[in-house]
Amino acid sequence: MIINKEHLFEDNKKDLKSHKESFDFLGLKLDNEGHDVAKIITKLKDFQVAIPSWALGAGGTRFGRYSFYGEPSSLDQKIEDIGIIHTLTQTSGAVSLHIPWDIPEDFKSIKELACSLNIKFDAVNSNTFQDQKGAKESYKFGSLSNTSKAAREQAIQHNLDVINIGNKLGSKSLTVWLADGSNFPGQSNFQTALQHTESSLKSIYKGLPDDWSMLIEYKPYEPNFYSTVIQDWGTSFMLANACGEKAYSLVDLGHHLPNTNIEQIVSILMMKGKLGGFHFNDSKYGDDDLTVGSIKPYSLFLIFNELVYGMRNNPQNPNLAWMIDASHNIKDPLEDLIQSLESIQEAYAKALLVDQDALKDAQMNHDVVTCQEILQAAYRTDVRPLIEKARLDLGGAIHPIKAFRNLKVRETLIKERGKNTVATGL
Ligand code: LRH
Ligand code: MN
Ligand code: MN
Repeated sequence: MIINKEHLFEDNKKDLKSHKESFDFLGLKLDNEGHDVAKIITKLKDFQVAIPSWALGAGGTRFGRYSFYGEPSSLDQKIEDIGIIHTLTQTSGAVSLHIPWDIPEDFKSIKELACSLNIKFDAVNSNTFQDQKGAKESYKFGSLSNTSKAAREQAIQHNLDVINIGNKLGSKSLTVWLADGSNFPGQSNFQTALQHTESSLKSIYKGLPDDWSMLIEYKPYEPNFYSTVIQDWGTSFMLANACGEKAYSLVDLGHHLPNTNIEQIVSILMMKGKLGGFHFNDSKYGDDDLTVGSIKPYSLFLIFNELVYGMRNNPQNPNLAWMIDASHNIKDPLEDLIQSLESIQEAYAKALLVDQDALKDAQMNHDVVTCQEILQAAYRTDVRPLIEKARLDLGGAIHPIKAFRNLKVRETLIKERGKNTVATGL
């Protein structure tokens, strides 16, 4: 273990006084306003977000990758990296595997490793958007929607195999994201493509264990640029309903056209009990997969406001599978994930401060100004001392990025793993 709680205990010492002062100040203020600070902190401690196995190396665009040395080169090392983030933040107690990118070689030892780091196996992701080595059928013209029965069957079987792998690890959900669509008008029949997709998903659903859920992710475009079969939440919702009660929609923040009201989508899906999973990232233009909260933090807060409302008022909706789906080119991936986790916690904490009863009253009185004041009062609160406290109580770092640097984590990884890199240019 590169870092442990003892290291953090030492490193936290110099920030303890100023943390305590700001926490006491904020705690008193929130207390006076009638908030249950202890309850908020418990909620923050319980909020765990999965890290995808593909986000630990330097990501990038199709134009180039710029490596950080000391990147993980095996699934074991990826899980160890998640362990580092989790030790620092106490917020990333889960990993989400992409199959076949990260098939465990030895299930027993990978489970033991994850368990020793307090990491659970969250949703497993299937991959029918690339042709796999030695595969008989190509996905060039689609997978679950392909007009070729053999290609559809291969894609169905892959999803069943992924369920099987997840089952051995203790996962409880399968995420399906399809690249299926068309690049040019006339290339594909919309109705046939959707019908094939629905019946393929139903075949996968039949193989889903009773205590599992199937999460259907949508995305409007890319890699196809004319049409995408599961293009939006409506299509995903329709398919989830067609499959059955264990099937849900999955919202990825980057998978919307610019200016889409994502918080409204979240709200309606939860009302219908059909929001099963969530991928965090941020974007300026498209599916940019930027650090969470780096571009539109107020939108993230408004989304969390609906999530909190739904978690309180919609018992018909299941617990969500949370995951970060961000990666890019120029930051240390571990620091980037830490920043994302902090933004998520910040938005969540702020949403927990929204006075829902007062908001309801103001809505009933059509007092639009007060409605806005209530939301913005919560948003403008600097909640970082609450997050620090949650982390500190669990043995994490007061300032995870600072600790990561003070404790020379990247330097140690480079020493241990050498200048090995998974990023290989174009
Ligand atoms: C699609 C997507 C999906 C994952 C990941 C690799 O854009 O966000 O959630 O499969 O990329
Ligand atoms: Mn995603
Ligand atoms: Mn995406």
